[in-house]
Amino acid sequence: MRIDILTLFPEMFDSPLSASILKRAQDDGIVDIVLTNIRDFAADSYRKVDDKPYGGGPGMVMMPGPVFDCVEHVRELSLEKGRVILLTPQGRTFTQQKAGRLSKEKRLILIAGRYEGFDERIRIGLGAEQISIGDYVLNGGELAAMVIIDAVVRLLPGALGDEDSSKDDSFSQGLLEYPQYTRPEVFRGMKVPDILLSGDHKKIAQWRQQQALERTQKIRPDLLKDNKE
Ligand code: 6GU
Repeated sequence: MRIDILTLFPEMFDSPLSASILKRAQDDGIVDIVLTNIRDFAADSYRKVDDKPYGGGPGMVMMPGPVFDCVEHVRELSLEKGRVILLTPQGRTFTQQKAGRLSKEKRLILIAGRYEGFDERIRIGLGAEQISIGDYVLNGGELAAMVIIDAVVRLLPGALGDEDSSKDDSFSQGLLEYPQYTRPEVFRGMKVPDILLSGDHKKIAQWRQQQALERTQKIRPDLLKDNKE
């Protein structure tokens, strides 16, 4: 997979992309992540990429010109056209299901907005989908882009080592994950449940399924309702 990130702050991505699974996935050629600075496509010598909203109101809006030019530039870097995604609180909320779908794409072009948002013609003209990562406001789409990249890349074949697995992750079966324990057997008076030491794999699987269900009922009952996309 190739992921292009279009942003005014490429330096924000340096450390998340250079550690752990995201680093290894790039080193192993599982994903190619390319950063491009939208400001490099500003038309004037002040490198202006935002302007006041027509109709008045606070803040600044991302201008269409630099974003279009930036997308057209990155499109020329690879034959795969790619799916354009705008990161904005106006988008549909990102979910594990969405991560799974995006992980099947050959190329993603993620555009992180700053200021009050994007000129609407960016969404219309690029046929872009809008994604939000939750009901709160961030200073820009950069952290949201990182969240999406992290969630998508770990689903790519080979991204997780043999000992890791994404199939038991919370949400992947529509439930929160069951409780996990490791050594020591007793910690500050708290004991590991006997069942996990029993060696009875069938009973352990049943216990985990039951725990996952109880947890989900208690903490995230919304996940059990039939309200998925
Ligand atoms: Cl994608 N962008 C911004 N600025 N805030 C957000 C978001 C995105 N998702 C949730 N909050």
